[in-house]
Amino acid sequence: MNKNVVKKILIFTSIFAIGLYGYYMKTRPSLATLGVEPDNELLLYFMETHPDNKVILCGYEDLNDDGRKDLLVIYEEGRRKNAMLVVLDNEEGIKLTDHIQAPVENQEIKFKDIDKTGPIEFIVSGSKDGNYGYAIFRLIDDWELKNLFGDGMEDCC
Ligand SMILES: [Ca+2]
Ligand SMILES: [Ca+2]
Repeated sequence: MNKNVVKKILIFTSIFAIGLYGYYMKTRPSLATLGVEPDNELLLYFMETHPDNKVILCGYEDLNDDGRKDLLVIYEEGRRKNAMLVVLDNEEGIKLTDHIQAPVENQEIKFKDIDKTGPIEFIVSGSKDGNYGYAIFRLIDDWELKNLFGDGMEDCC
């Protein structure tokens, strides 16, 4: 076979393989895209109780300071409308907190104990049509996601 043809076939196959791999990574939820292992018990509980809401991003951390890790979930609530809540891993079982609005695009979750007293706080940021916003939250009474401080949250949610 002509050397050039072999080269072309090789290049074509490589591009196809890379494309296929990219597609596979995109469709398959992973730790890198979700922020938590896809088989996490709290994530599975959320997906079971919210079968119509696509999960966008999670953060796995102890949010009520009881020594057990909980799951902050940002999910699709409707068309260009996202929400977030915490799936609590309590001794009596798994419990959901109240939900509030979450950024529409480029969501990011960070955990930081800003006042050096438990529980840990979490910072959620994101954007909508280029408007950036963020807020620092603390989970209160295992129910309320309290916005402590932030800027532009209403423009990105
Ligand atoms: Ca906890
Ligand atoms: Ca704190």
